[in-house]
Amino acid sequence: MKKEIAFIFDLDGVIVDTAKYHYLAWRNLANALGFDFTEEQNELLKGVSRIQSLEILLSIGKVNLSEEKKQVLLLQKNKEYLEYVNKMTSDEILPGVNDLLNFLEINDIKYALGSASKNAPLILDKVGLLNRFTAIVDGNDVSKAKPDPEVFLIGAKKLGVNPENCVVVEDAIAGIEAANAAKMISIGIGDANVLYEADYVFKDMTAITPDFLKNLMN
Ligand code: B16
Ligand code: MG
Repeated sequence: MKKEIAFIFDLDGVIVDTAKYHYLAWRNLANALGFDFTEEQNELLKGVSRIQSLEILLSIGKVNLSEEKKQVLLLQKNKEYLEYVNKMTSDEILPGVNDLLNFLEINDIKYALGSASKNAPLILDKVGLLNRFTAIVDGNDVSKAKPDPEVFLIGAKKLGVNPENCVVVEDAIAGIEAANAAKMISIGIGDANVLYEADYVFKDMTAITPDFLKNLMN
């Protein structure tokens, strides 16, 4: 018999690669503050909220700032980031995403977005996916960032599906921990050595096969 399952997708690193735009904007900010910020260091910001990202960046540069100044810099960074986002098109949807969403729709499996980004609805709109998601939970809806399970628990509630029947697709360690804390099935996208806490790991979205999905449903 078919189980009622639902999917909750992370955005950055799963549906699109916005990390490269976050990186350019954070690097500019670091340079303006007088220090360098490498792509390797940018890995630390993946899946992390905007304010936490700034705190990590400032600790890398050993810079101390007032709360007022931090707010100014957050606005400045987001303004620059949105210049990249506004140029995004459906060409930036990561390989395998459309096939997976089509499979879910054909099989009447609902899916939601569970992202730390406050810009998530705009990004989905830019790439033409906004209307395909049954529910969207983003950085504006949560008070506790991943690895807290809040974002995914709200997603399950909006979908009307029990957490244990939800499958989370995530690229960040904190996101996998959040899914596990919510008692959901976790799928990591990326390196199995990094995402070893996930129930399943695939190198990218094209590696999730229909056979694997059918097994999850049975
Ligand atoms: P924003 P996700 C996260 O998206 C990004 O991975 C992370 O790098 C970013 O700081 C965070 O969104 C907040 O984004 O500045 O747009 O609110 O992976 O949770 O979809
Ligand atoms: Mg992510």
